[in-house]
Formats: sequence, structure tokens, C-alpha cells
Amino acid sequence: MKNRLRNFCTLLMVTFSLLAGAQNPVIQTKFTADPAPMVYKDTVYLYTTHDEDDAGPGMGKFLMKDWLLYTSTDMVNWTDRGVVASLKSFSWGRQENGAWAHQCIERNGKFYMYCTVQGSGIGVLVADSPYGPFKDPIGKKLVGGEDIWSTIDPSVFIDDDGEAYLYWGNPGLWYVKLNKDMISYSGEIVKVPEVGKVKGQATADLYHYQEGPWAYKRNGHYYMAYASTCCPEGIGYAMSNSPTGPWEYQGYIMKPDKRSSGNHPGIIDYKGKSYVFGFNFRLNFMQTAAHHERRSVCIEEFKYNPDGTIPELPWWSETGAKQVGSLNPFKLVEAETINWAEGLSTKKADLSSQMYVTNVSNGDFIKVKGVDFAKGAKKFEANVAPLAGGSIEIRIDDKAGSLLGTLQVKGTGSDKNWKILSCHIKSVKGKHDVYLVFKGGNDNLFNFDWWQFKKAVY
Ligand code: FUB
Repeated sequence: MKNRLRNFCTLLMVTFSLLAGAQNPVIQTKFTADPAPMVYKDTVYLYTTHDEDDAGPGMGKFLMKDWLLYTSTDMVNWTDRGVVASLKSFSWGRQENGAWAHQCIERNGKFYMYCTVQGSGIGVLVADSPYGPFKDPIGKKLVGGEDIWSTIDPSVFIDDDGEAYLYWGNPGLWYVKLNKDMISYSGEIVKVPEVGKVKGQATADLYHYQEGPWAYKRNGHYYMAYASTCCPEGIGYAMSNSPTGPWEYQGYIMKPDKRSSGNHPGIIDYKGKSYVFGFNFRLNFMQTAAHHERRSVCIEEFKYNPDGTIPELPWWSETGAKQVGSLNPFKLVEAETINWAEGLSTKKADLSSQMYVTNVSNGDFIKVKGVDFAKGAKKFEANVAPLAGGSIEIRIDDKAGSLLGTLQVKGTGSDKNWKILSCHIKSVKGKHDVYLVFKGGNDNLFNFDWWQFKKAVY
């Protein structure tokens, strides 16, 4: 994404800078889609699919090879955890393209990720940690019969009685009961006949199910959200008294909008608030007028109605979700923890290595939202591997906001030479947005692993 961003014209840079106050889309360093958020302990694990930068122009020309993970504890600053699985994780499927929608769920301390290998079936991966490594425990597809092209978009749900269900499908919806091991199933695969049924009518196809099911339960109600109507796709949902239906269509969570041909919901409750995730094409259309399948995950907060129904929301806002709490700058913060970033990219060498920020050039920046300096900070510290070298300006509340200090990073030309560097900063207290603005030439200035502030002593 870096080189394309760098080639933007001035107008586009101005537009982008205006967006620096935005929180949607939530990831700017890669194209992400098909959000599958999972709340585990105090953290939101946002698993996403990944549209490659070089997906060619044209509808349906997806180029998708791996699955990504981002985490957050405040819904606005997201830490890039990199690729957690790829088509290579499945020996039995297509290898070059087709890493479509997926979902991860925890059961008894293990993490099960159900993945579409488009054109080959749905597989399952298992890990001991939500970060992976994820491995294929069965060495074959979990589901995918004759109608292989319909076998996409798994959604997994475990009911209070311990029964687990796997749902999937385009343009129909199917489900099967998973066994307790979560890697096999029992009984018949059932096609759900009535998911598009409209309230009070026997049948209807107006707001019909398309793909991307998202099954969950809340306050005794079962929900099936999905990409509805085509095309463009909106997000619709149905409710039921049982995980297997009958489902009654309730309406749109978000109406279709020509700004996004497709859609894929993910819905969670986190720290007492409710959120719907989906995607738009905003970053793609900021780069080019041509439609490439290069999507970007967005989030909106909403409140359930007292009867459990979901209000219809407007199209993805620019402002997105509000921050829950604040970010503690006195603990080590991964450099790839980002509210908004421009120009740079993130990288990890392989599935097990550390993630870092790279391709840093003059004028690139990272914004981190709602950083709480409490009674004060006096020093900034960063772990960097200097290449050409440059500096990090530490500013608050705006990219051109008050300058707290500048960390000089002397070039060494080697990206292996990690160093912890520090600089004193002007006194700062309370909660601010922090902008780390990179200065130097247009070469790779340095790689950047983590930062933190040191408390002022009074
Ligand atoms: O991302 C590829 C496919 O597009 C997904 O599997 C569908 O849900 C749609 O979003």
C-alpha cells in the first residue's frame, strides 16, 4: 500500500490529512475486509481478511491470500498483529487465491478459526492462543460438498447448553451441529429455508439473505445478521427463539449503499457497549476512481432497542466509534498501535516474529488517540533500527500541534541494529492525541518497534 500512497497527488494528501480526525476505516496500513471480532478477556481480537494491494480493477476480482489480526482495548487504537494464517495453512485447498471470510471462537482455552478457502471448502484451524500459530488439525476440509462455490463465509456459535453450530453460505444459508471437539460435526447439514422471511409475511425476497452470516445470542434472543440484498449489499438481520430458526427478518442494520458493493457484518458487545463491524471502499476510492476489491473495515457503535431489535444505522460515519477509556503511555506501546497512520507500513518477517513499523519516510505519521499523561511525562523512549536516519517529532492534538520534543535517529544503514533512544520532552499532562511525525529524507528512515513515555517526578 505504501508506494501507491506515496504517489498520491497533493489534493489527495490534503484529503487524507482532513481524514486524520477520522476513525473509519479503522485500519489504514492494509486493505482489510470481512471483520470477525472476538472478545476474549479484556481485549477485542479483530480478525480480518486481507485484500492485496495489487488486486486488479473490476468487481469480484478478489486477491486474498491470508488472514490478519488486530487487537484493541479501547476500540480506537488498533495494534497490528500481522498474518495469523494463510492459504498455506491448508494443504488441501487452493494456494494462490481465495482466503475469504472466517471467524475465530474460543472453547476451553483453545481457539478455533473457521476459514473459507474459496472454491475448495471451509477448513478449521486450532491454536492455543488467539494470536496463533493456527494449525489444521484434520488435514482436510471440514465442509464443502458438491455445491462448492456456495460453501463460503463460516460463522460459529456456541449456545449456553454447550451445543455448537457452524453456519455458512452464499446465496443460501446452511448450518450443521459441531461436535464438542469443534473440528468435526454430527448429523445432517441443513439448508435454512426461511431466513429471508419478512415479519408478518409468509415469504419475501425483498430483503433477502446473500452471504456473510454472523450468528450470536444476546439476552435470550438468537440473531442472524448477514449481507442482505445485492448489489450493493447492506446489512440485514433476523431473530429467532432458537439457534436453528425459524428466523424472522427484522430489517436493515445498514441499508445498501453504492459506496460498497459488498458487505459482511461482525457484531459484539464490549465494555458495556454494542458495535457493528463491516467495510467500505473509502481508501481504495481515495487512490483511484476504479473499483478494485480493496476494502477497509469500519465500526459503528449502536444501542439495542428494549425489545432486543437493532436500530437502523446510517452508512459508516467518518468518526466511527468513540474511545472506551484511554491509552497508558507509561507502559510499552507497540509502534504498530495506530488510530490513524499515513504513508508507512507494518511488517513481520514470518508468522512467529515481531511486528514493526517500516517504510517510514519524511512526513509520514502515526496518530494514537486519547493518551493519558495523567500528572505529567518528561521523557520519550523508542526502540528503532535506523536505516537512512531522521527524527521523530512528538506532537499533541494535531499533526502540526504543539511540539513536545524531537527524537534524533542517526542513520546506520542497517535494519538489524535495534536501539533504544530517548529524548526529553516539554511538560505535558492529562489526555491528548499523540502524533509521531517522521522527518528526514524520502528513503527508509528507520524501522520502529515500540515507544513509551517516562513519568515526571514531582
Ligand atoms: O471477501 C470475500 C468475500 O466477499 C467474503 O467471503 C464475502 O462475505 C464477501 O464479503
